[in-house]
Amino acid sequence: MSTGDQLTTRLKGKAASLHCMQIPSIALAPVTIKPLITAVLLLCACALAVGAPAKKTGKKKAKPRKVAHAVVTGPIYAQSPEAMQAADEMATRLALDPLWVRQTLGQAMRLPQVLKFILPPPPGTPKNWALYRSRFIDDKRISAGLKFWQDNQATLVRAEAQTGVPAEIIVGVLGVETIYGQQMGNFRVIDALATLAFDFPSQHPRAPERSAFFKAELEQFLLMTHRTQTDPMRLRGSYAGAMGMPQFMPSSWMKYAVDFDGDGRIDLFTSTADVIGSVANYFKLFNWQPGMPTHYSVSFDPQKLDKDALLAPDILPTFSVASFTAKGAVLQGTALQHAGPLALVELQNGNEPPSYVAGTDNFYAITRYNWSSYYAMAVIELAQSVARAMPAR
Ligand SMILES: [Ca+2]
Repeated sequence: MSTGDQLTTRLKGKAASLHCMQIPSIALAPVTIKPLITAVLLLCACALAVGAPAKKTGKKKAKPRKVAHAVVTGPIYAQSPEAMQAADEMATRLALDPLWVRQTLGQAMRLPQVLKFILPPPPGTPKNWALYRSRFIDDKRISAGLKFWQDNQATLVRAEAQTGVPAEIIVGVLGVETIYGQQMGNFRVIDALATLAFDFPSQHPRAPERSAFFKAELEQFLLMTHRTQTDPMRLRGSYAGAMGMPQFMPSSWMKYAVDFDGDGRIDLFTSTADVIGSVANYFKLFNWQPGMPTHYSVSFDPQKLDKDALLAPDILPTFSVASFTAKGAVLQGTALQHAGPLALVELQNGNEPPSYVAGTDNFYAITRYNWSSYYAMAVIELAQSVARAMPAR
């Protein structure tokens, strides 16, 4: 999952704003916050006093989840003047109790490993579609996708009827993101977001912009948990703060998630219907065109080829079929009748020759979920693989 930085970074809905915001309700019971705050602060204080890293063992989660690895924690943000000032500013903007925001944000811990994961690969590291593909298109994921599709067929049909987003694309996204909920991340979301908001690695080429992005996500997270009376210390997700089966960032949850099973709450952790409806809604709002292919195969006419011009707009569909082919791209069959704009998508293969496809508006829509053509192609190929494995529909 790439934002152009790293193929595993999840950043969705960057442009999400507060307008047309829904008030989601997530399926975690309200808790009493104050005793928990006290317990965590005491735990941290003890750990800091002896100079040892605080371990996240002070409380039990409501729902046991497989722990992939121990998370070593750092100091809490109550000790950071910058974080406490940000807490006051957030409280003002969101009209929340400043004490609650301070106490909540103050419990967040700095996670050194998050800072490591967020860094882009070293300069010169070749991208490799074949390698990337092999991580996501395998028998395990295809089998899990088949089961998910069969278990949720009626909901997928309903989502497709309402949004025009095909079942197979939703199945592809959820397979690539979390293997249908098997790998939803084990970082406390508030720790991950606070770490990236206040300690974003300065050596990153776009550190100020990214830090601002994560501050905004942290703010949305606090608003979301406050409105739904959910314990912000309980929610877990990716190292970048993405949550649930579809790995929605907080702003995306607030803006695009829907209650698709009609129980009055939005639950992207356990309600497959809410997950399916929300992913479909996300694509619909990012201009998914019902019935349009995601891409076409493409070859080149060496006599006319102007590859620099074709690659200049990157993955943004820009060229009509006429201008695309005039620059030396060769299309065949139904691609020649395509009505909308196209992009030449280049997928590098390490030291081997790149792969190319002609991406449509729907290819671009998938990259709005995760800003990477490699991600989009993996979603599409997993979708196709699962669709081929499905019995006749
Ligand atoms: Ca629901």
